[in-house]
Amino acid sequence: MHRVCISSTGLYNPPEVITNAELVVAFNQFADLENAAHAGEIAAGTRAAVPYSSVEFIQKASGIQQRYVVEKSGVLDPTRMRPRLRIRPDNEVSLMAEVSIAAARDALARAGKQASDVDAVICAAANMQRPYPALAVEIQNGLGIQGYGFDMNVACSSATFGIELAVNAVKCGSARAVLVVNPEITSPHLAWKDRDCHFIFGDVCTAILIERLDNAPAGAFEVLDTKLVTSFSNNIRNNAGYMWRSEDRNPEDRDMLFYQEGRKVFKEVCPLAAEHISSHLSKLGFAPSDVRRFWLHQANLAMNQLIGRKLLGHDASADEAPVILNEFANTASAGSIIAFHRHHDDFKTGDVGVICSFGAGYSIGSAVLRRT
Ligand code: CO8
Repeated sequence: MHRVCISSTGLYNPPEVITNAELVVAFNQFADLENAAHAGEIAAGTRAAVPYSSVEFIQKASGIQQRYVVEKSGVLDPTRMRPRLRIRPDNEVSLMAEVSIAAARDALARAGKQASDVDAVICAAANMQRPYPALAVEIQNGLGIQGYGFDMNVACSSATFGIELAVNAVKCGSARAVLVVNPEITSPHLAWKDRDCHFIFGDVCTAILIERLDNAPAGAFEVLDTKLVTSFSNNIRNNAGYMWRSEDRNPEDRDMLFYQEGRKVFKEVCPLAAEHISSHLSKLGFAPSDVRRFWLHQANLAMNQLIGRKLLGHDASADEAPVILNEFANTASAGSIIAFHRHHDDFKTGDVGVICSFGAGYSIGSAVLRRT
């Protein structure tokens, strides 16, 4: 068995930003258009008016201030309310592969590694833009990596579940190094017309280079252990899938996009995540107070504050549990990886940190790391 580490991470940021103010202007224009189009039914009481969204609500309920997206004009067009994505021909690199290759190159460069040092690619994300060929194989080809690639989806826990698979492959010697990429292009599957969730998600891509510790650059983060758990819940769901055509579905059906019971998710997932982290640490002989930093999933600021309090007995500082969702919004499985990417340089040899994701499924994944 080999000792395994995270050698580096990489980040691809889409070029366009939507602020809460821009988002709310577009949403409220959409509400006006809808309400004018259905004025008769609304007056007759047979249809509810679309209520306005507000910057104050979004900021207070979530902590989100802006989000990056791959295309903003379509999202902000009140007659459209979804990004405008070009159909790419089969001989052109696909969007998810393009952003993954950029993030992966960033990770490789930071570790001083080449494609020839890597034996596998895992594309782990909450959505895949097509069923096959696997995105991972296209990414592998784009990077010039020998070996194999496959796709996997565990919603917001895709990255941590991917880390566990990569760690096991390297630990047992079937790969020297594995790239886990998380192309979270969330904007096409967000219901931008639903004020309860229109502010939640942003687009991004992260990459994680996992390799044998004896091949890694100085200062790599040894993966001491990983722990995964799932528990079925319908509280975060999306029913879009390849059967839609045979079900004679309308692609505009509300359940063909992300929907959730946000309050229930909040109440149920926080205790699960806190218990998951503390039992994982205890298995390794650590207490939460031994941990230098928690790189938590980035869905909601209050959620992370509550988990921090449950673990530490006090409000976690930005140093103990860094926040990136104000800038990126919820980027599904990439959130905890961005937090790690942005906030690990100050770790000293021997410092311990925990990456933890939680989300749809429910699914929770943690990785306990120690700086070498
Ligand atoms: N503007 C103004 N008012 C609003 C708005 C708005 N935009 N939205 C709702 N309101 C109103 C509501 O109608 C409600 O009014 P009333 O009290 O009159 O009924 C009031 O404000 C309060 O609404 P909520 O109870 O919904 O507000 P909350 O305080 O609960 O905040 C949140 C809503 C922010 C959604 C919160 O519940 C939350 O963050 N929950 C956790 C959700 C979460 O983390 N989910 C994880 C999902 S991500 C995941 O797992 C991956 C999924 C797959 C990836 C997807 C990629 C796209």
